[in-house]
Amino acid sequence: MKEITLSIAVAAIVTASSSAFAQSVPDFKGIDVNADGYLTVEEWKSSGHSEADFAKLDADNNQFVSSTEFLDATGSTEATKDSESE
Ligand SMILES: [Ca+2]
Ligand SMILES: [Ca+2]
Repeated sequence: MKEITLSIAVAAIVTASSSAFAQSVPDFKGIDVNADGYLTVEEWKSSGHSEADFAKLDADNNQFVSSTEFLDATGSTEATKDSESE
């Protein structure tokens, strides 16, 4: 009984904290094939993601996604919700 309840609770937490990104995005270094610390749109698309998603990640629109931008956009900070305007 207790384990079942726990499983449901965990599932609920996982569902609640998963964004569209978090489910499918590999880790930053996995995408950054030339290991310069930035993702280019080519690297991003090579990893199977869309250019539209790259634009979302590139918060300052400099055509590179830094690890900070990546982490921000992939929702790794739990305190950050969808309250920020686009
Ligand atoms: Ca790179
Ligand atoms: Ca950027």
